[in-house]
Amino acid sequence: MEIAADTIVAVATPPGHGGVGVVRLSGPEAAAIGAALTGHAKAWRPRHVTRTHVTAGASRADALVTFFAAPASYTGEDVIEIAAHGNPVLLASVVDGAVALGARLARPGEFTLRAFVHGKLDLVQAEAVRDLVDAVSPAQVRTASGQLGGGLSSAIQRVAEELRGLETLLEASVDFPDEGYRFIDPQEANARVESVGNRMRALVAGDAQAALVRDGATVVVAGAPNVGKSSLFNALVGTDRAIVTPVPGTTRDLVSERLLVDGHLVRLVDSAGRRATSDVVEAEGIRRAAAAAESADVVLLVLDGSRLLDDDDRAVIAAADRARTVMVVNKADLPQVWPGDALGASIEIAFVSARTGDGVAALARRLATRLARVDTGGEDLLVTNRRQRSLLADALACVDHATAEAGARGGSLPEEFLMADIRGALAALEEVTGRRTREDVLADIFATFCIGK
Ligand SMILES: Nc1nc2c(ncn2[C@@H]2O[C@H](COP(=O)(O)OP(=O)(O)OP(=O)(O)O)[C@@H](O)[C@H]2O)c(=O)[nH]1
Ligand SMILES: [Mg+2]
Repeated sequence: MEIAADTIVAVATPPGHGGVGVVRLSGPEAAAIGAALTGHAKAWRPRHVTRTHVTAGASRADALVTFFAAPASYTGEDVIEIAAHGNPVLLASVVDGAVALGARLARPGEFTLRAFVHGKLDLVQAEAVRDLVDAVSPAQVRTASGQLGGGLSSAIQRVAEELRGLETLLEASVDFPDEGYRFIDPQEANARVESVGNRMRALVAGDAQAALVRDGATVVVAGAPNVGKSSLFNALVGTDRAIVTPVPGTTRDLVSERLLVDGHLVRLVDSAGRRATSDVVEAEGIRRAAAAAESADVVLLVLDGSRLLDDDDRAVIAAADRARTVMVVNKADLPQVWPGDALGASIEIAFVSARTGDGVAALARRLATRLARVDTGGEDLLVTNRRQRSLLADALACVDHATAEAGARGGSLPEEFLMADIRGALAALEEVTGRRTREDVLADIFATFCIGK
């Protein structure tokens, strides 16, 4: 991909007021524009910080300038970073000054795009940069950092290299049929393709794990009407998000919010109270509640401790998958009539008052412990990105196709057929790493970055 040889500029720190703000320049004129903005006369020393002043409109401000000489910089070009007091007006004036001196405003992700074009990182790592910036949970930070480190990229590259090597040998066998021997025995070529397939299968495994890191765990608040599900939902979310009334059957739609529970990303879902009803609207709400509980990672099954279990409670309890359920006995502020051991010992029980907040923090901790059980480990080579997953699945499908065909023909495929599948797999793999990715696709990917990254 060609990129313009111009110099780009942007504020690299988040919008708003802060301790420090950074303006970043990249391109052939970065050093000269940096010098003109600061009046710094000497040549910049690479990877050194220079204490100076920067022109910001009509005034001058304190600045620390760091220079990175091409190619040893983030973008692979000359880069100047000007750190100043974190004021948006001041930083905007510095950017305006740079533009007046010939720089161009950077588009979203353009610094990272340049890093990609200059081979500083591949597309998997570039997407990891964006995911790291956007991460909201420790698991997302761990996964994105791992991907940025290049472990996943090299695992994909090793697979691609193996396929490329096979392709070369097969091509030679086809091109020189008169030599009287094959450069690789078709039987062996198929065996090697099959083993590459198994390594690729490991890469696309962990779909549930990937979804958990990317989207968070789904936790559904379920139970009979009026037990305080919406009140508990609000207490956990920390705002008055769901409607609470004394009328049983208040909640109809699923109401969901994303939040961090002790560092675990959670999509918390409030749902309709489950009971027999002739109201069609309520019945639809109850159908949705049941479906949500069915597919949840964890269900908080709420009971009302101030009254005896009724048939609605018993029906909800009977339908619960105990392994995924935490029982929550609510309304602990009222006199308790509920026999605490009525459910047997095989289920976790938490006592809370959604009204006073008693026990809610302890419930959150308990929930976090459960989620830790669901979502730890094996994040090193986890592919969380949907684009990458679907391309890896395409590559695997090609390789599996070859293996299945070979199996049907007694262990090997004619070279031409095998080569077609290998090439299909390679095309998909090279699109994952960006070695062979269409420019409009690249543009779409980098457009999802923030400006200044
Ligand atoms: N005393 C007391 N009342 C509570 C508590 N939690 C909820 N309530 C009350 O119980 C009633 C029902 O609360 P909701 O949160 O709407 O209950 P729900 O389970 O969402 O009800 P539906 O949406 O109708 O199924 C309201 O009057 C709440 O104020 C609690 O911990 N203590
Ligand atoms: Mg409700």
